[in-house]
Amino acid sequence: TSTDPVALLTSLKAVPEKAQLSQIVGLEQLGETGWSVLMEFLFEQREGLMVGSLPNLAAGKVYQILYRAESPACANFLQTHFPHGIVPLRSQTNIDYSPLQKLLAQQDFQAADKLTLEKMCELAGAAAMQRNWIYFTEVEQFPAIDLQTLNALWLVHSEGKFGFSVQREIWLSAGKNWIKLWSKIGWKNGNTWTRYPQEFTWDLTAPKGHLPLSNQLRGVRMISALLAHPAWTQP
Ligand code: UYC
Repeated sequence: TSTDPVALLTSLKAVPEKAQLSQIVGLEQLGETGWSVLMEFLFEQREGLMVGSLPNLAAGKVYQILYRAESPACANFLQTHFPHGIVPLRSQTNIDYSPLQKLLAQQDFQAADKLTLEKMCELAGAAAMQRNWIYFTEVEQFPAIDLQTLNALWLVHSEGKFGFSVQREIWLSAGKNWIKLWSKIGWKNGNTWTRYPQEFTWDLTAPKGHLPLSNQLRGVRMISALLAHPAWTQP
């Protein structure tokens, strides 16, 4: 195989997403040469990082590799061109999602999960922030843009494994059966609820859709409103 950076970049750009993901892994293993190809790849996609409301997962994987590469050139590149990551942090309510972006870039999924719940309380307003949990009626009023931003952040930093839209797909494929959903996403094992926080899996070895969590202590109406939100069927 070639180690010419130009040929490597050309090849990476020519193949479909699945093959891209495996070429990206190979490039990471090349070190400096690979990183320079990955930086060029990401740079050229500045404008096309989102496909509708969904992020480009190959670009997300590249971002994560450059983020964890112990290289001043990579750090400098990200700081210069993607200081807040690759997902536009759009909010209809002026909520700052950059602390969440940072935790997800660090792959600190437990802290990110906690912050996601806090951000949703912020989205619901002062009363929800006070009580520290959200009513399903508040979820129904959430702006689609903010939910799409939260979801895109989870997706892009998990190679498409985590996020509300992933949970929604599994829920739909389970015929909207909650019990089936819980077992598929690892929230329940037989009759036993997974215990918060120590029994949840806080890394990418988790089942698809495992995160972010929605506490079921007060029933399914909150997650039901979340997965039925128009955000997931709007462009
Ligand atoms: N917890 O068991 N959960 C908490 C989950 C349940 C409970 C937080 C998820 C079942 C209590 C999060 C599951 C249950 C607290 C989650 C789960 C239960 C708590 C922190 C699998 C007992 C203390 C955020 C469905 C049988 C707080 C928050 C309290 C917290 C998530 C108990 C994210 C996905 C039915 C006692 N659990 N939760 O909301 O409210 O507090 O007393 O779902």
